Amino acid sequence: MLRYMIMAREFDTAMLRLYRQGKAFGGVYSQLGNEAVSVGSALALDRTKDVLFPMHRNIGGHFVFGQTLDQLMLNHLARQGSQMRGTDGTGHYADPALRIYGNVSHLGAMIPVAAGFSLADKLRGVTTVSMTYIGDGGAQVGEVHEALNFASVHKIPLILIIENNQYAYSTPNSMEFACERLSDRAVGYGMAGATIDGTDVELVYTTCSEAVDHARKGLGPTLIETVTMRMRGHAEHDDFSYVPKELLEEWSAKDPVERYIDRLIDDGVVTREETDELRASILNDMIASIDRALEHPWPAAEEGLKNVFMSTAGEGH
Ligand SMILES: Cc1ncc(C[n+]2csc(CCOP(=O)(O)OP(=O)(O)O)c2C)c(N)n1
Ligand SMILES: [Mg+2]
Repeated sequence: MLRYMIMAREFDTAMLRLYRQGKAFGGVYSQLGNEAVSVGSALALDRTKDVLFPMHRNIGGHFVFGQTLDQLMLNHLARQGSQMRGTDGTGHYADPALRIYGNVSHLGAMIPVAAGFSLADKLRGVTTVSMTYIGDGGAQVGEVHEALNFASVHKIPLILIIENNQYAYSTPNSMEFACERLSDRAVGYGMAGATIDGTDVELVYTTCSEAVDHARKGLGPTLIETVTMRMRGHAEHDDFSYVPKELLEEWSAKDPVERYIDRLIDDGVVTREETDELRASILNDMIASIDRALEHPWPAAEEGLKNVFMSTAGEGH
């Protein structure tokens, strides 16, 4: 659990540096503060049976589901040899062999897709739990409500994590919804729901494990709201000056990675030297992977015209 969290953290901070060095382009969406959610939730699944539909702040889940560091680096640096052939700089890829179906950018649209995946398998007599994510802003899109209602009526094994990181771009929670907790909506859909501290990885893991058990028993979907703070701007081009400094200070004291390291040391599970060593070895892997990725050339311009539409013969145009 700790290894994946540190991998997520170091990958993220590497991307922030690469963006400032002009080596990463487009949107660099930091997931600082969301590591416990992405790692704890994905670890609750069985990656040989279930499916993961990650969103833009879930790098930890890609690692948990077995995606290689080199592939993720190539994808994020948009180089030739990446799964998106260098045409994308984030996580818009699917890797069916690893059971990862990377994000649909149109917020809300991925929830019916994830529900549909599990429904198709259910019709074949197979129980496949699908786990997907949406932000506090995205959760207000109509398709989210339709998908949850449909999933509950048909007892589809779907788990939706609403990552409430307080903001959707510059819009705060107070301008997004009027209910107290986003999981209160679960009652209206007739499904299980919970709101939890999204900085506590073990709590995320146990809550999601219960949701997985519930889904496997045929009892239907679960809605889980994880409460965190977006510690950076929407993406790195955004200086997030609209976020009160006190809010960031308050949440930095609850940093999920540091907090978990301290807990494991207090419990006598690891020593500070061991966690420092683990971090140093992960950082070395990261640097080596960046060096390898930067040797790959940019994609040819015509790649941008391919795979936009699919002909009925299956050829991309
Ligand atoms: C339907 C739709 N509207 C707008 C956008 C542009 N957009 C992408 S991310 C984002 C903010 C999302 O905020 P939230 O759902 O809270 O997730 P967060 O980025 O905070 O994790 C917006 C407006 C989009 N991708 N899809
Ligand atoms: Mg948000």
